[in-house]
Amino acid sequence: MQKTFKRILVTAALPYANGHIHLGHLAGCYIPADIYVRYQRLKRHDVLFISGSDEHGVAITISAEKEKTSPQTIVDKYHEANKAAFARFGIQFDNYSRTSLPVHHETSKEFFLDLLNKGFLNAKEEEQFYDAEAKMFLPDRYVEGTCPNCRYDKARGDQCDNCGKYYDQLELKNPKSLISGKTPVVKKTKHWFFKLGDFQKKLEQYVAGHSDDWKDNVLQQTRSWLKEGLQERAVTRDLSWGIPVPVEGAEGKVIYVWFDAVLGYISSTKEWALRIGQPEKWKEYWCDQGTRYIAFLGKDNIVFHTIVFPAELMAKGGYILPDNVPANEFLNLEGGKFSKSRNNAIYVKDILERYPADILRYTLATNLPETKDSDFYWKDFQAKNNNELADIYGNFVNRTITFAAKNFGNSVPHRGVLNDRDKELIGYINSAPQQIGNLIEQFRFRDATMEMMNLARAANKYFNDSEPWKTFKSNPDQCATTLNICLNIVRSLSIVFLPVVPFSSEKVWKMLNETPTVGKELWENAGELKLPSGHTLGQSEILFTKIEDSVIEQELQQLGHASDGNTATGAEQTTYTPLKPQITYDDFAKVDLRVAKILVAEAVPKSKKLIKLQIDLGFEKRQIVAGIAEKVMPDQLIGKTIIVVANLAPAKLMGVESQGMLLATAGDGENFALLTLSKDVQQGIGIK
Ligand code: B3M
Ligand code: ZN
Repeated sequence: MQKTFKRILVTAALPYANGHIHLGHLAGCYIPADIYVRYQRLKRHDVLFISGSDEHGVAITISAEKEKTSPQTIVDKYHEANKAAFARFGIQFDNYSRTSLPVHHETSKEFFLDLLNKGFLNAKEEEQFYDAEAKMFLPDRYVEGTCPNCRYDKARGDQCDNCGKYYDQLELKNPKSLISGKTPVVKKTKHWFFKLGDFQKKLEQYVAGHSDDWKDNVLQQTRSWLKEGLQERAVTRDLSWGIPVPVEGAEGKVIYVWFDAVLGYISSTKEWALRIGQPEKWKEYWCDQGTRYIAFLGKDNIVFHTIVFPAELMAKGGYILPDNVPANEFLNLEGGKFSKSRNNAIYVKDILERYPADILRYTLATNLPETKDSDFYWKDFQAKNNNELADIYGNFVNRTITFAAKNFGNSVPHRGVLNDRDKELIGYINSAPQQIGNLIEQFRFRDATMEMMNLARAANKYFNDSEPWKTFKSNPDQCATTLNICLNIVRSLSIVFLPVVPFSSEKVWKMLNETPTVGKELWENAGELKLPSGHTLGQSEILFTKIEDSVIEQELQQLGHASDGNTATGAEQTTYTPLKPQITYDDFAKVDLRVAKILVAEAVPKSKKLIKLQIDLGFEKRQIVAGIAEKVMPDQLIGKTIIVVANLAPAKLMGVESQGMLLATAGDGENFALLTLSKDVQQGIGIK
């Protein structure tokens, strides 16, 4: 059911600010959303792209407990880190907000109170798991047990990660408290329940209206909830972190994270409107029927966006509902699940240190889990880069521009009489933007990306078949025509490829000496030969460099997936330094080793090797200098707990005083590591 619209609102799920975003997040939601938005911008549609950090809920408080810090510290750290990672990856949000902001608290309280006043929230006492030892209720992930549905034994209190089922926590078998490890008791507590059942009919109609345009996975999950019959659900929790329930007598209770998180899209839009100086403008996007609203998210969030959020919006009234919810399945890694604990995750911040964003954007786009789970394989990553980006797209751009530079004075030659081959390719180019655009409109980003590469493939073949290096002598007019067409296709490619590999498109645009930026072009113009003859070109540069096998081997080894026949090489190649002469216990006991924390780390000017550290020993602060600048960046050291030799005589290194020595392995690269502790302890504690 496609309606005409004046503007498009695009939201991407708000990731919990309790960990770094990884490739699974990108493939699940952010790459498709960004491709879609960039395409709509090229179509000159009014499109607003909204996201932010989800900073409430038990996911955050449990992380804080694990990292032995406050929830605030956790969300501050990960919000900034994730915001920066998205930006470096080229995800162009119009606003990336945080649910801890006052504008969000106000919005959520307004919804809560409005629903309460209208009778959609029902307060009642309910039995809940309670940890008698820790003296607290155990909401959501604070209890683990066996799933009542599939028997998975690490199911959470609110949802099973294995089968996806949501249930009442009292249904959990063999419950265990995550705080004390004990079996919880059952105790009564008061909560507010959202009467979802009141919206059963309206939601059924809403979903039926989208039976043609929503994806199967989305329809299936949503229909199965509707079929079971919607029950009332608690929208408050006994917790101190979150939005306090704005009702008298609700001390110590907060609004359930899922009730407020989805409203985060609205408050993020409000924040954006304030920032651009038009505080009321958010209403155009949320309250006007002329808005088409697309919500991108991963499969574990579907029903919150197709049932809970729409019900909240219906209850409040005056809001539009999502038009589409193109949820993706999961991305796995080398055949296994992404998992922090098993070193089986690739974080965006890390991988961008090693590869340009565009290679990842392309690799992931061709392999999105659109209809079923898909896998990220390092070898596939290499192959897509080397055989497609470098050999097809990069090669075509490069050979075309280099040829023009060498043979046509670095400008666009004249286009003469067209032969059949020319006409065929021009016909292809004329229709490609529409064809690729249709796929994007249908949320078929994998196919769209493959079509982009097919266009480059056809162009490369055209270059080969036209043999301009021969016609340059034998038929100069035809050679000029070939190059004119090729240069125009380079231009077209930079436009159609922009949603997927935006950084490369800008580079190509520059090589063509086009201004101001390809982002300001019109999508449809990709179908036309817009470069006039005589136009002067810019400088050619390599678009994509090939990735060597050894680099991929290293990546695989880091994941603990050494490739065939090469399993033990790491250990075999290491040469060990001979042991030093024996010492007595008394010799060793003279060394005073202490736990310290790094407060500040900076490179020593003019030195390649030295980093200057300010450390906290608990009883005093000191400066030490370490020769590790070639192995680690100063930024990566700040906040680390380390071990230092605290009674080493002070020394000056390049004129900088060092009052102690930091301990680290003597190896390089993979074999370099700081000595740290298995858990944080008080600074200044000795080591024996
Ligand atoms: N934070 C769940 C997640 O990060 C949740 C999404 C909220 S979308 C409003 O997977
Ligand atoms: Zn289960």
